[in-house]
Amino acid sequence: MEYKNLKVQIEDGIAIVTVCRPEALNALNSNFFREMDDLIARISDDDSVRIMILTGEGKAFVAGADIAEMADMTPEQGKSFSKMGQATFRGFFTMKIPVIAAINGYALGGGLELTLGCDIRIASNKAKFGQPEVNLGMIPGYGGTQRLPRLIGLGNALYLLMTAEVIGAEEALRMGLVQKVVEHEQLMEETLKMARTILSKGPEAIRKVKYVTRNGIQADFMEGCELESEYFSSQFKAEGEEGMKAFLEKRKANW
Ligand code: DAK
Repeated sequence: MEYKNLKVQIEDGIAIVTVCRPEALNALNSNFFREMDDLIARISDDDSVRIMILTGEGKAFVAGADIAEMADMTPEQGKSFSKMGQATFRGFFTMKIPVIAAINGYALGGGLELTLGCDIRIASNKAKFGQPEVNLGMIPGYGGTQRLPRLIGLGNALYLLMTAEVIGAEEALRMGLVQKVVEHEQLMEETLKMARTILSKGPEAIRKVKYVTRNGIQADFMEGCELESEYFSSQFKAEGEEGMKAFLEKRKANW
């Protein structure tokens, strides 16, 4: 499939995916979701890709769902548009590899929801964040009402969802919405540095951390602990054996 809304560059195990529709500030339309579903399937089948970075072209990361496409929808069409987006963003969760959002500018509405589907968020100091759906008489439709309170707590989430306030990167960092803020010009370099740090760890351990943490937070606490024990124990006489031996022998692990 040829992509119109995405640019993909794969190098040294890292896929950099750029949302590319700058004339509409990278607003998400149905075409984007079709392309992203295709890309997630492709990358999931390609063992050479070990981490994915998502970013936006131009001054926006993603300024939201495409308002022009949504404006005339019926409730039924709205529901399938919402389900389509939710399914795509769940795709980042089911991917075994880490997904990092490198937020270069506006991450509003569906754009913020896109970052919430990712595993880690790193932001340019020029990035701006908000859930402005209520300005349009709408509410988020791509998981925002569910993921935002799980990430930043109920009070912060309801504050952003109800006031539609657009906040800067430092405020987003304070709320825990992003994990790191860097100089705008350094965004990709710093994101690649983070990606390479993750790539230097036990590959199976990274996959299991993602699986156990992400599934555990959705489960009952004791079920989550059970899952943790199961995956923890599976690292013995496996990758963990080499990692622990390497530590004791004061050498680098040979994964
Ligand atoms: N959709 C479509 N086009 C957009 C857009 C968007 N979200 N955001 C910007 N654009 C377009 C503008 O219309 C403009 O197009 P032209 O007029 O040049 O043709 C172009 O991008 C440049 O934008 P501006 O001229 O406005 O640029 P500025 O720098 O002056 O302002 C801005 C940047 C980000 C502050 C402003 O563009 C803005 O406020 N944009 C809208 C932001 C917004 O409200 N985003 C949230 C969208 S609502 C659901 C599923 C999902 C959702 C809801 C329900 N269901 C299916 C139930 C999610 C909803 C949203 O994401």
